[in-house]
Amino acid sequence: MIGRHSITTVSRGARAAQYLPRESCDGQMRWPRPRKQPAGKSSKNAMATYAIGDVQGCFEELQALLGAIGFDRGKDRLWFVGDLVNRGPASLATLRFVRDLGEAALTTLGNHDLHLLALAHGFVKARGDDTLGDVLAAPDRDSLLDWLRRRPMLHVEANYVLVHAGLLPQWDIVTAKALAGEVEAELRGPRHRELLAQLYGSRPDRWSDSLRGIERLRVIVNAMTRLRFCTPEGVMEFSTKGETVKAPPGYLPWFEVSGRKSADRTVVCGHWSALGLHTAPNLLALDSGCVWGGKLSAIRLEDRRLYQVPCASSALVESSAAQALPTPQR
Ligand SMILES: [Mn+2]
Repeated sequence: MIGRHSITTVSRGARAAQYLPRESCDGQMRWPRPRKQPAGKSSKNAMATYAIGDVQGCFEELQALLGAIGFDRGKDRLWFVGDLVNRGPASLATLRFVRDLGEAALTTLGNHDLHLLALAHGFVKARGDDTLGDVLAAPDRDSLLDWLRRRPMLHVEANYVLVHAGLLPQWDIVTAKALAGEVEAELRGPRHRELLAQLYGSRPDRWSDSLRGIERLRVIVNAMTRLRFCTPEGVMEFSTKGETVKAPPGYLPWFEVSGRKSADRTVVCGHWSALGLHTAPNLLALDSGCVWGGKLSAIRLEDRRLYQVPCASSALVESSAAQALPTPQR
C-alpha cells in the first residue's frame, strides 16, 4: 500500500491537489471525478473539514498549506492529528495560531505535545533535539500550556476517528472514546501533574480491562500517541520506527491487525513519518515527514482531495528515534 498514490509536488503557496479513493458502502475504493473548478473556488460555498498531518512547529509550511487549500476560518474546519510542536523552528507561533482558531480547529494530543507539558513541569529533561525553548520562555506560556493539556486524546465524528498514533485491536470506537476520556479527565483535572510525572515508559506493553491507575492511563496514552507496531493480540512494540517492511517478527502495523475492532470507522492519524502518506478506505495516515524535509499534507474529508506543500528540512537532528517519548530518566 505504501506509495500507492503518486504525489504532486508543488511550490509553496501553489494549489496542488489530487483525489484519493473514497470508501463506499460495498467496501470498494472509488476514485472521485476531479471537479472542474480549482479547489479554492469549488469549496467557496460549502463548509469543509481538512485533516492535517504532523506540523511539529513548521509554521511557515502550515501557512503555505492553508493558502493552497484556500482555508476560510469563518467556514472551514481544521483537524490536526497532533504533534503541533517540537523539532521544527516555530512551535510557539504554531501553538498560538491553532489556539486562536478557536472552534475552527481541533487537535488531538501527540507524544511531542505531551512531552512539552512534561518538560514544562520539570518532569523530564530537554532532549538535545528539542526545539521548545520559545514556548517555554513565552509570556503567554501558561495559558498556552493550559490550553494544550485540555485538548482531546481522540475525537469521534460521523464515520471518522481522529487520534495521533493508533488504536489497539481490541478497542472498538465506543471503548476507545471512553478510555480517551479517562486520560482527558486526568489531564484537565487537579491531578494532571501526577499523570505527567508518571507518564513516561513503555510498560505495561498491552491492554487489560483489569489495569488500574497509572498503568492503565499509560497504556491508553502510549497506544494513542506512540503506537506503530503491535502483535495480533495487541502487544505494543516501541523500538521500531521504520517502514512497515521493517516490522519485527510477530508484529505488524496496528492498522493491519485482522479483526481490529475500530476497522468500521475511518481513522485519521499521523505520527509515522517513515510510513509516509498512507491511505485506505478506512485509514488516513497523514504524517508525510514535514519536519524532516518531506511534505505537509492535508486531506479534505468531504471528497478526499489531497493537498501537499514541500517542507524545508528544519529539524536540527534527523533521527527517526526522535519521535518517541523517551524512556524514564533513571
Ligand atoms: Mn508523534
